[in-house]
Amino acid sequence: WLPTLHVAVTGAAGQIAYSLLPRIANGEMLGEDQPIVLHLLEVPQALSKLEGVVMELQDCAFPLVQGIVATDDLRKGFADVSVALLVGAKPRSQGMERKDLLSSNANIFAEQGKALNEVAANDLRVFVVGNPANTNALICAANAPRFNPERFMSMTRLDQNRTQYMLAEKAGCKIPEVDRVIVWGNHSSTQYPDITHARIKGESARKVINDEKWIREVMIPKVQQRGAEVIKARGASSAASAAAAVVDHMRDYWHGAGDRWCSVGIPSDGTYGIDEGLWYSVPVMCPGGHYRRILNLPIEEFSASMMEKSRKELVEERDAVRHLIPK
Ligand code: NAX
Repeated sequence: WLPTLHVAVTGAAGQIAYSLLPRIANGEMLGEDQPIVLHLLEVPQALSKLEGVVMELQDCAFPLVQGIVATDDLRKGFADVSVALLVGAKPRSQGMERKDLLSSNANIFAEQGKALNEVAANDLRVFVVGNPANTNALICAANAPRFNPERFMSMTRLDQNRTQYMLAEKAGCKIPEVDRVIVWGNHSSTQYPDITHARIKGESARKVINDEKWIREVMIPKVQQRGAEVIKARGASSAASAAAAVVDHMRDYWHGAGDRWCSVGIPSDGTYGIDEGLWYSVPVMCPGGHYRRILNLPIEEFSASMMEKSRKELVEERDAVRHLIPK
């Protein structure tokens, strides 16, 4: 067996974590030969609920789990962690302005960044799920200067998976026969699910689908609004699918994804006209333990206008929380 890794999950008593934790614990994410210590973080009000989650994890008798730390103390929770999955966030309450939501979450992620900076392991990787995920990742990285910002990622894999499913359904093919789907921008309704470069059984997906109207008027808005559609139907936001997307992304990132493209929010390097340092979702390749941006893709006018909308939104988000970005 490999040396034990410490893995932190925040929001550990929440609904995504409830689907996610057993999958991490049984080795689906980091490998079936990777022993782990789980570090579960929650707010004080949720600690008793978290106790129940811990009991259930114990009762699963997962062979890989070497220990469980359950706490509301960031420095204890993040001590020695190599992987931090930041799932917990403050939800929008009634009457709350978007700006207030941004700033209360930015405070949380600034504090988490500082704590990670002090106590996490040198090989730390951070994956932010809690919304607004892209800007939370930016704030967290800015407050953790010990680590290369490239180690902080935000999740758009769920949006990629949603797009991939819709394409496979439309084309009547198997999910793995669809590849090179891209999600650009923010994990919000301004995201741009782009199938310009996608392939179905190795052929241009656009040619196979041969229905631009469906792509622009059905597929794109449906992916953008899928989260809201799930809430309407289920009375709660996506949880099992979000957990599946975390496992998919981290497994690909950790072990490598071969020649498959993955979309993930990462600090922009200024390419594709995106301001440097904005956490913007782009396509990457994962060779194992890091990622490589896919550069020089031709961008059509329609795509450029969609990407620009999301860029503008992310600039606004960043400007709203600028006070929490250390100089
Ligand atoms: P829940 O409300 O079920 O759980 C969130 C948990 O986080 C709660 O138990 C809460 O006590 C805890 N929490 C809040 N602040 C915390 C803090 N400072 N430290 C530790 N724990 C804290 O929400 P859930 O459905 O699990 O969703 C979690 C987050 O994921 C939300 O922000 C949600 O918007 C976001 N999502 C992001 C997605 C993405 O693709 N990036 C998709 C799914 C999901 O909507």
